[in-house]
Amino acid sequence: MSEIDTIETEALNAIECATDLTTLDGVRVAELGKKGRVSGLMKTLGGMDPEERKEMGPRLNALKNRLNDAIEGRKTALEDAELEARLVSEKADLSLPPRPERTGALHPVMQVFEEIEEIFGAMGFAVAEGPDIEDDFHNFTALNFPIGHPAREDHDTFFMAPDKDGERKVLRTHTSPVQIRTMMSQKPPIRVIIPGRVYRNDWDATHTPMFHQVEGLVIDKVTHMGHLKGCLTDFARAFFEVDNVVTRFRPHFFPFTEPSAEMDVQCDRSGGNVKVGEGTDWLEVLGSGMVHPNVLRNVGLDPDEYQGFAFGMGVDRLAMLKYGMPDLRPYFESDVRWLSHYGFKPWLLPSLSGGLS
Ligand code: 2U9
Repeated sequence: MSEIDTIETEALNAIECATDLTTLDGVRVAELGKKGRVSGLMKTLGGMDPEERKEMGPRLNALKNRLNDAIEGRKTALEDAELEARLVSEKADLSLPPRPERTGALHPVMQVFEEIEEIFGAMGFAVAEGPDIEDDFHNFTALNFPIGHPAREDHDTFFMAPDKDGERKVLRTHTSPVQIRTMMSQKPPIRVIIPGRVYRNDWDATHTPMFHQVEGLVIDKVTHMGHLKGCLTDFARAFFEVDNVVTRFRPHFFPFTEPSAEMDVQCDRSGGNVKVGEGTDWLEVLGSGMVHPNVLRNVGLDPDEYQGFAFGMGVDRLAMLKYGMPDLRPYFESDVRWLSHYGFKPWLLPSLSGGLS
């Protein structure tokens, strides 16, 4: 048996016996690498006489090609086997009936919705809902965004194709149109919160084109900023489950409220994560304000008789803050491993007396 035949038999055997990619690469280096056996034989070609080189050159090249092919074939087989093993071990059969030891989990966004509903429910607020596809009047005009006003551009609106009358509906950019619908269909006093999905054409590390809000509205006779501050400070205390929460209200602008303010809670960021109720830093929690007189007039209420306050909060961000989730993207990936880590037991409804979270 020639040396070429011996190398081929041994190398093919080693390739076939390699059970993982690292071992296989070792075989490649030992045979075809710079200091490998086949490369060693290649180097001897230079010292051969022309007749011998003419015979050995093609034989060595053919050997090199056969070994390369065998290595590639084995590599594909090992990669396929590795993928198959992962698919078997990471399989989730969504058609299986529920089993007590394998329950699904409540998404953190749904948990935070339920917590917020529990807190405001205990203060006498009802939950209202409305359509995701809205008309321009309910999403903008009634809320004191005049036609052509630059504040409309801030909302990065998704427009639907025009209907037969040329009207372009929108995917609601906030849940505020539901407050308009509530005020137009109910008489004050009104206390509602509106949890729901909203849509804006924005997509980066901290923004997704669909996100979740809870907004609230109180309309009554003689309603003022003191009511707003007391209500929202009580909310912060209950939501963060800390008795000594300190809040501050910073002036802001929204077209639909006047005056407007953002509410921060005092917190400590020194340990890498945010601790509410201690420290000297501030954490923005929500936006709020007294309902603009124009908005009241737009729904047929007399601002001299009725006033109100409103607020809005981004639920995805609040869930990140409260439950220490560093990244927004996994929220929408439906990865059961993430859900079983961050998810909540679905039957444990948040309650103020029994514990919110
Ligand atoms: C009516 C009148 C007033 C709702 C409000 C905010 C302030 C606010 C943002 C918080 C984070 C939206 O999710 S977010 O980006 N919202 O700051 N929302 S006052 O005011 C209203 C709503 C309806 C009729």
